[in-house]
Amino acid sequence: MNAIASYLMLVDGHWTEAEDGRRLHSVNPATGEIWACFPEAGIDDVDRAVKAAHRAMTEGPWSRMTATQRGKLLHRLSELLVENAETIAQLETADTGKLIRETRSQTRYVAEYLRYFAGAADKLEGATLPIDKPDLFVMTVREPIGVVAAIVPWNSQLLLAAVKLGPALAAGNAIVLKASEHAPVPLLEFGRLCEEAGIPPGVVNIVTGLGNPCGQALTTHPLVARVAFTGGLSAARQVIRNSAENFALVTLELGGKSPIIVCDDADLDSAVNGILAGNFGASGQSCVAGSRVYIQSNIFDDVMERVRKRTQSIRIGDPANETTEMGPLATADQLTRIEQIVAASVGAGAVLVAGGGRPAGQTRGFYYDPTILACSQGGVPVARNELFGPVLSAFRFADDAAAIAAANDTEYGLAAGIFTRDIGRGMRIMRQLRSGIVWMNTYRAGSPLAPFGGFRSSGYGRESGRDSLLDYTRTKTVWIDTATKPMGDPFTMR
Ligand code: TXE
Repeated sequence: MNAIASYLMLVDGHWTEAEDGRRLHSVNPATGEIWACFPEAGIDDVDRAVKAAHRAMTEGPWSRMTATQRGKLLHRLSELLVENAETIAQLETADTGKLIRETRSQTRYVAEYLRYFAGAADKLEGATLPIDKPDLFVMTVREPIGVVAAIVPWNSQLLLAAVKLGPALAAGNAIVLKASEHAPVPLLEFGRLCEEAGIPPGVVNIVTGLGNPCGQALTTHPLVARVAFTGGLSAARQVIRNSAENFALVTLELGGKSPIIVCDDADLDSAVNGILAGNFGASGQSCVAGSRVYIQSNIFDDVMERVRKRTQSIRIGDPANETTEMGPLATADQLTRIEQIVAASVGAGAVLVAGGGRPAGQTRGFYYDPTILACSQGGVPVARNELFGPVLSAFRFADDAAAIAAANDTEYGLAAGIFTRDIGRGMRIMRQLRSGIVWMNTYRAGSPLAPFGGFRSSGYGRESGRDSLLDYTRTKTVWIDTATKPMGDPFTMR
């Protein structure tokens, strides 16, 4: 067995252990073996990190920097990320089981998010208002909000951290990032790059620990003014409750049970690739997984056969291997949970078309076969619960109205896919789908320029895009009396 790699967390510019010395470990999902260990932050550690961020914002050099200088630091961070992409990608693959081909390309692309926000730093402008009162000059100033608590899960953690850290720092805030207890290593490595980029100590803190007490202490801390959370429903509910303590502004990026609608005029090669990308990309461990697939009845058998064939040819195995197409699930618990939901769904009448178990001959690691279930009704467990795994549930539909009704029959509202060659038809369907993102004739595309987020149980707020920057600022309205005579009657409002 290889030696276990040991990591520290970043608090106030120092790489530290938890105050009480407690540690957690990370398991490599491809082997099932512990490969790294790191501090388990407690309440006192979180307090130190938040206070350090607050000091950095109010007293440190960060508080005196111009927006252009902040932008330059973010720019340097983006360059460093590209230079170190290979190292980070390998760590992320070991930590999460994600494919090296995806961690490599995603890490490089995360740099584009940082570059986008770097460029936006000095474009955050206030306004002068043509106020409706004589002699008064009124303007708005955009200010940083305060200490940002950013909480991320293990899947796409760098990307999910960058869409929080980028706008937070561009706007002049300081941040405490809480990494996932399952796989924090790439974020810790990212912390080194923040230091190397010259971001002053205390501006970026990275704590590692459990949801409770670490995440709990962070989101209730009185000095935290803004919480950006990505994760599951039950932690999100807790985070909302916690904001009642400190009145922090909250944005939530949660899961989904996203529909993909395949119309009978679709380009079937595109549709099949879209279905595969939506269900088996990242082993289905994606918040935008398109795990409910609606196929028009007259092409159902044809599409299912094509999807089945391609699914059964997916190369499953070591995620560190360049040619692997699907790696393991991130945790042993996830594997067990998916097995249970698939079994319950088959018990409820879903028909197993492919997969449905662990790959033959795979003796270690958390692997699960890409699985297809044909379902005749939307009530089966696999169609209602976010599985976060490679499980596709397929349904027939007769006409567009039926497809839209079925697609909207979910508590979530994150993403949706439509495959059709008829753009008018696609647009009519798009208008009626209840989701924050719609992909037409493609799936699982993202960009720093494009707002990302959902509603209902998929959360609220948007990440990426110009407006997301404003979510990390506060408006101050400034009134100046320019009259030559003194201010008038103090007992009537002006
Ligand atoms: O998420 P958790 P997990 C969904 C997906 C997955 C399920 C659980 O269905 O199977 O959630 O995944 C921190 N206060 N998604 O366990 O528990 C926690 O420590 C503050 C969808 O990874 O929500 C971690 O850092 N923080 C999703 C982060 O929240 C708390 C991505 C996420 O953990 C906390 C991930 C608390 N009380 C999971 N409790 C997506 N949108 O992609 C936990 N945390």
